[in-house]
Amino acid sequence: MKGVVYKSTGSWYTVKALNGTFFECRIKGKFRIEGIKSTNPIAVGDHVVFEVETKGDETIGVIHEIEPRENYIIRKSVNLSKQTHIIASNIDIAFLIITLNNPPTFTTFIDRFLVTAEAYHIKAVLLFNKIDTYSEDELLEVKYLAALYRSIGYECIGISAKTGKNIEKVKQLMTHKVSMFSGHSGVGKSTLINTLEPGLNLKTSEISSQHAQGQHTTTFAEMYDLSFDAKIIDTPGIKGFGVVEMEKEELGDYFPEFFELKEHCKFHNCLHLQEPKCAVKAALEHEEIAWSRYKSYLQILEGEEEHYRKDIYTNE
Ligand SMILES: Nc1nc2c(ncn2[C@@H]2O[C@H](COP(=O)(O)OP(=O)(O)O)[C@@H](O)[C@H]2O)c(=O)[nH]1
Ligand SMILES: [Mg+2]
Ligand SMILES: [Zn+2]
Repeated sequence: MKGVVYKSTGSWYTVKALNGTFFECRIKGKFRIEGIKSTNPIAVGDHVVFEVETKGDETIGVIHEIEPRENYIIRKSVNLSKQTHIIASNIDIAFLIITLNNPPTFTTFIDRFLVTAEAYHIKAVLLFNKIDTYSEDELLEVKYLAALYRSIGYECIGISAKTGKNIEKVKQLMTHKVSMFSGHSGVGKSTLINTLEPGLNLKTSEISSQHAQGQHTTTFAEMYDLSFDAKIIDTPGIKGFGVVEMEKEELGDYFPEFFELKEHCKFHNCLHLQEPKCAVKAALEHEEIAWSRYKSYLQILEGEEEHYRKDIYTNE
């Protein structure tokens, strides 16, 4: 039988078969996935093949195959620094919920999220929430930001989780897909999920103060079906979506508007810093690239990665 992993507790996996039935499954044999050393061979979101075995009055599934992943997000294992833990896989859309103030979401945070999404090959959508509360000036700022990110290719929607404004648009994007929601505490994740699916109470990024003080959370990701044929992956204890390690030369490739210009830089491995005849710097001077984006690029490049890994994207 084929199915999708909805929950994993380490040794048991809850798999939903194509016919809709849930099975508690174990793994058979060793699963080695090329290129990654992970502590867990199977993650929430994985498409697996399993067989049902009945022993007495007990029915269990045995997973013996995993289908290739479209993408996956990881975190570092706490103790074994070389090992990674796969948080979830096969994510269609990562939504970032943004508020201008209360709390503020800075463009550097947005850009880091987008870089991570690019590196993971996950479609990112920006939701500007609480638009029911904004002054005219603030609305102009939202419009500016939305126009900026749209020009780079990202879908942006102004929403109100409270009044329901544009929630239908979000639902449309989510239909037939697997989504994840991220954003600072207080931006309205819980409110939005409740508006999308009243009664569903996810723990998304709900990090209690004890956890924030350095305790490792042992909570696991979990997938939920919504009533309008959409799926959500909840990742309690993980603020953004995991970590990505990359070479310096790679970073510019995850800024789509930089990547597009890269072939016009004199040097093929141009870091867009002080190199002569850099097409990115030229575009920046002609205001074809936003300074905020270039600033984020520099910040990520110049060794704030450590900070980024530890404080912003995980709570470890
Ligand atoms: N006015 C307004 N308030 C909102 C909206 N969305 C969330 N809130 C409020 O913002 C606060 C934080 O929301 P919550 O969903 O708990 O944020 P979370 O920490 O991201 O889960 C709550 O007081 C919500 O009522 C919105 O669209 N408009
Ligand atoms: Mg919440
Ligand atoms: Zn360059």
